[in-house]
Formats: sequence, structure tokens, C-alpha cells
Amino acid sequence: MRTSLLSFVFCCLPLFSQAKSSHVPEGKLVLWYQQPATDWMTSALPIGNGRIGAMIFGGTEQEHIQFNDKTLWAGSPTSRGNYHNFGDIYLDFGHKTTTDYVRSLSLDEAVAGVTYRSEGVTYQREYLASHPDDVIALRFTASKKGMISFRLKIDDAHPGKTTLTDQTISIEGKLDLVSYEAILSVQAEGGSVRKDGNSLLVDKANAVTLYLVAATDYDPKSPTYLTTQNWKQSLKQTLQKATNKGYASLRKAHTADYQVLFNRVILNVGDTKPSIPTNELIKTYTDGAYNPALDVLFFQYGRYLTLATSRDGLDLPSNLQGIWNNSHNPPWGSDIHSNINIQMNYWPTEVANLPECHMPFINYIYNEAMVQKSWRNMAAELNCRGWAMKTQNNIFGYSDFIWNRPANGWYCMHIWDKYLFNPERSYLEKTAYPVMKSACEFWLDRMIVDDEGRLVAPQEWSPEHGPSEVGIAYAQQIIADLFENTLEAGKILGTDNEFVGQLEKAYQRLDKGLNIGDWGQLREWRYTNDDPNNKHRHVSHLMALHPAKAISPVLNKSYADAARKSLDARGDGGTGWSRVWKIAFWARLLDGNRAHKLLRSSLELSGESGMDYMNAGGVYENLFDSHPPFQIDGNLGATACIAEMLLQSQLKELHLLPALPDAWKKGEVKGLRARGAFDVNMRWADGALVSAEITARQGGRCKIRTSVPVNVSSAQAEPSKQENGYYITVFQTTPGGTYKLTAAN
Ligand code: FUC
Repeated sequence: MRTSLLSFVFCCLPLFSQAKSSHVPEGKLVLWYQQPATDWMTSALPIGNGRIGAMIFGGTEQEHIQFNDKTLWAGSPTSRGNYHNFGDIYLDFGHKTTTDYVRSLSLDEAVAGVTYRSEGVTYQREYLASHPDDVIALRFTASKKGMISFRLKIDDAHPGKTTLTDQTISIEGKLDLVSYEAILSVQAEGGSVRKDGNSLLVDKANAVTLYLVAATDYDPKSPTYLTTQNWKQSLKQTLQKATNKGYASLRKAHTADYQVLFNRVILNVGDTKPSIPTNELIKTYTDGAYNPALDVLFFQYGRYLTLATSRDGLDLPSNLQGIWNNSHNPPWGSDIHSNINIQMNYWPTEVANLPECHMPFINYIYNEAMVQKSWRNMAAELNCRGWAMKTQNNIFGYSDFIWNRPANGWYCMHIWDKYLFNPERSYLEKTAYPVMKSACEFWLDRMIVDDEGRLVAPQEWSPEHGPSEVGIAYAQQIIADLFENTLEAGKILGTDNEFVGQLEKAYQRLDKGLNIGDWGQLREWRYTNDDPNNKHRHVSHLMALHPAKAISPVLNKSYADAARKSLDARGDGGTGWSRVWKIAFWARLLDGNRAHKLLRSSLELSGESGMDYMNAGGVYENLFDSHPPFQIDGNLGATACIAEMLLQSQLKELHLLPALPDAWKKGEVKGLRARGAFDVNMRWADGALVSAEITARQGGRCKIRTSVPVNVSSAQAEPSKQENGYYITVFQTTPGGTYKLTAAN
């Protein structure tokens, strides 16, 4: 029998004999608290189906649920606007005296819950955002019949029109361009529901389900960004289908759909289920009581949040706050920010085995770069072919603030990686190559020749500081990566030889942006000197270390040493995303303990809600990453970086356990993905690989790098060879074949 999250343990079971609380929710991966949320940003809990989402407060006197739709933006193709709050749902229960309160979010099921006792009755609530049924469902039950009574209202976050029937409340209106509508339907079992002014009154029901549907007329594919479909009609149909289906079936379909994706990856780093609430877990971890369970929870939370913010079907990426926002004036408009933030949101998708969730970003790039006009017009403004954009972007192709021309190359890393993780010729031919070629054309037109005859980008900025200069590392490293990848793509396709020849010549003359400076650092600017005391959060001159691939201790020790020097000088502080990026840098430098130190600092409890650019990064008690304030890039990036400590594949080999920290002595991971279409399971003990299973989805040559020699369950495998302190093992694979690797000593 399937056990639900809310079948909590109400008596002290010996299983949790250490527990402070007797109400530890079931399931290993759960965030839980013994109080309602007091603050939207730091303590409410997020649910989402990739497009619509909500933040749950869990109050007992009054429940507050704030909700969003990813497409509800003010602004248009000609003005930026902001991402907006949709509305707030309030339910007055009036339960003043309560005991045994638990509020939770199960990552195993993607269901949030609240349970408590009040005047002899146990109340339970569940909250979910279903992707298959495109609805948010809220379910209220009680241990005694006829005990559910509440007043319900929705506050439209805009001055729209509110309409009530005896069972529904709907809100509708229009922003600058898009129109919106949300409908909430109340289905009571027993008791009654009636309209009372601008509220609905539920009286003495046995159980109640609320279904919330919400949408706008936004369509990223349409030239006007507005749909021509009857979207209001579809919204009503979605609601009708959900209510007909009923809560039990809807919940079943939701968890089934979610678990197919979520359960692909299992991580255990010697952790056991924590017996204290998550806020205390973070606090004690921050105070020095290290608990690997928080590392694992953070890793899986990033996968949960990826599924909640990016599902296939809508070609629009998540934004600075994923999909959650309770304001009309969120920091940076909660926009699509091109100088690391949006990219970081998508770092985990391939390696942490959620490739479907990469598609909203991939399709957005293709659409904006190749179909819509704005980014092409921006390139044309600079007298270049191709496409380019600035730093701040809305969902209508509008782009402003400082130019971020190299972002086109950075976006193409995602386009290319999608191919490397799952090589498919049709994707390469129809999507990846045209976008990448077009970005190359931009740079072929844009670059100039310097005094030494090298091709350099004129006047670029190293986000977000210093002078604009010719040939800065950020631009040159990205362009080099773009050209290399496009050359490889072009050669695989073999259909565009003339252009490939041209690009090859340009690549030979290109300054690759790898210059070592006089204090041993990797130079950020060509002419301006690097200040060894500069602690700026962006580390853009190490693009070639991560997410690109030209710097690695495995390839070239002197560049790796220079990168290390630069990183040491920048220090280990920074905003949420900056600390997280540094996990990746240290992982790529194969220093597991330093990477883990940064992971630990990324998990520090942040008390900051203001905008601190320097040194206050960490997490809030709801595990949202703190820039500060909340920014989701640090959450999603951290998941990728933890994976990066366990598996790297950017150098056309699978490096198993490249940066394992001492803190994770023993562990197991299942279901990570590597470039070349390999799936990887690994077990380790005493800090060394014990065994691994590699499944080759497409077959082909598999090259493995390990720190111990391994035996492979394949007749054709060559014995491991030593190379600079590592062991290299090569074997041929067949499509669908699984190969077992065992440590040889
Ligand atoms: C970039 C960063 C800031 C912030 C903003 C949204 O500009 O430099 O720290 O993350 O994006």
C-alpha cells in the first residue's frame, strides 16, 4: 500500500527514538517545520508544475496561498515591465489553539502538507501543482465528520474583475500586453458552500478540495507574443476535467508523473534521515554541526525546483525567482538575466537526469534567436549577422541594461550540451547547428584584428565590473568555446563545409582568452591590471574552467594553477550564486574539500533580506537560495555542482568521483548522466570508488578516468593505464549495454 506524506507518526516510535519531535514526516526527502511560515521569501514553501505555482504559508487561523503564472508579465516587446504576482488566496479557519503542528514539503511526492490538532480534531491539508492536469489542488480533511468550515477569498494582485458563483471565484484582467484569468473551484464533501459578499463560505464539510487554474494569453511562438487560441475556453475545460477527475485520481496521476522523473537519481553520502525540523537542521549546520543529510536535501531540492519551474510544453525558461514572486516590483524585475543567472538555472538539467526540463530554455533560445525578431535586430544594429542580447530580458524579446554580447556563446553551450548528452542528428541539424552557426556569424562580423594579428572582440565588459576593453577573457573564452563546438558540430553534419572552413581559419587566429598575469593569475582584462584584492562576485575570466572546458588540471597544469591563483584571490565569499559557481570551479580543479567548503558556505543560514552584493549568500529556512534576497539560480546551480563533484564528462571522458570531499567518505549515487549518452551509478567507501555501472544509451567508445585501477565486465576492455596519478580505462560499448566496473585493489 502506498503511504502518503501526511500519514504522520503520531506517537513516539522507536525508529525516531532520538527525535526531538514525535511528528517527523514520512519519507527521507522532506522539508518540515513545526510552525506556519511567517514570511513569504524565507519560510513559505513552494509548489509548481513548471508554469503555475504557489507559496504555502500553512497558517491555522488563516491560511495564505500566494500564486503565480510564469507568463504573467507587465511589459511588451517594446518595454521591459516586470514579472508579477497573480494573486493571494486566504482561508479563514479560525483555529487559534493548536498542538502537534507540522508543515512539510515532500520532495519524494511533490506534495506539501500541514497537519495539526485543534479542540480534539486532527486536521490535514495537502497541496500540489499537477503537471498532467495543469491545476493546483488543495485538499482539506479532518479526523471527525463535519468539522471543515472556512471563509475563502482571492485577492487579485491587479485591479481586475472578480466574479463569484456559489462554488467558484474567478479573477480576470489585463496588464500592458497580456490578459489573465484564474478560477478557483470549491468542491465540498458534505456540508455546504455559498457565496457571501466577495467570499465563499464553506460550512461543516467532511472534506474539501479546491482546484485552481490560471493562465494568460501569452504565446512565445506568436509574432505578437499573444495566442490566437480560445485560451479562456481551455482554462474552463481544464478546470472541468480536474474537478471531474477528483482529488484521489489527480494526486495519483501527479505523483506518478513526477516520480518518473524525480526518482531517476538517488544520492546518499552517508546521510541518515534528520530527526529535527529543517530550520533547525540548517541552523545547527551553520553553527558547525555538519550533517550530510542537508547536502543531499539541497541536491534533491534543486531537482524538485527544476521540475516545479521547467517542464516541457511551454518554451519559456524560469526566471530569477523560478516562478515564485509575490510582488509587482521584484528585484531586477525577476527577469531572464543573461550574465549567469538564467544559465545557472539550467546547469543541473542534463547531469542530474532531467533533460526534459532543459527544453524550455533550449526552445526559448532557438525561438528568440532564429524565429522572433528582437535579438536579430539587435545584432543588425551592430552591423552584424546573427543574434545578440543585453543583460536584462523580459518574456517578449525585449532586452536592456548593459550589452551582454558573449551571452549568445554562453547560451550555445546549453544548445551544444543538449546534443552531447543525447546525440541525435535531427536535433543537431535542425536546432543546434543553425543557432550556433548564427552566433558564430555574429562574432565573425563583430571581431576586429589586434596589433598581433589576433581576432578579438572589441569593447566587452567583464560582468559586472571594470572597464570595457578589447579582448577581455570573458568574451574570448566564450567565443573560443563557441567556435570549437560549432566546428565539431559542422564536421559531424558534413553539410556546410565552406562555412566550417571559414570558421576553422578564424579559430586559428582567435585569441582564446588564456593569459597568465604577473602575479600568476589568469588575466581578466587584456590591458587593465588585475587587482589581487578584488573580491568581486563574478569570476567571468574563469569561464574556460567552468562552464566551458579549456582549463583543466588534466589538460594543462599552468592554466589550472593560474585559475587557482585567481580563485584564491577572489576569496570564498560572495552572493548565493557566486558561492555556488565557486563549488563548480573547485570541482573542476579536482579539489573536493575546497568545493565542499563552498557548498557548506552556500548552506549557511542567511539572515539578510536586503540586497547585499558582497558577502551574505546562503539559504533561508525554506532552503531558498539567498543572493540576498532570494534568487533561485543558487539552488539550481548547487545541484549541478554537487553532481560535478561526483562526475565530470566535459573532456570526452567520464571522470568518476573527480572531487570527492573527505566529508563524503562513503556513499552511493545512481542515475547521473554523462556526455556521450552514458548513465552512471557509483558506490564508494573510504573516499575511493568501489564499483560503478555505466549504461551506454547509444553505444560507442567509453573512456573512464578514476583514481583507482578498475576491472570492466567487458571482454574488450583494455587494462587500466596510469596517467599523471589517474587510471584510464577504455572499452567499447553497445547501445543499451550496461558495464560493471570494480575497483581492482
Ligand atoms: C547579475 C548579478 C547580480 C544579480 C543579478 C540578478 O547582475 O551580478 O548579483 O544576481 O544578476
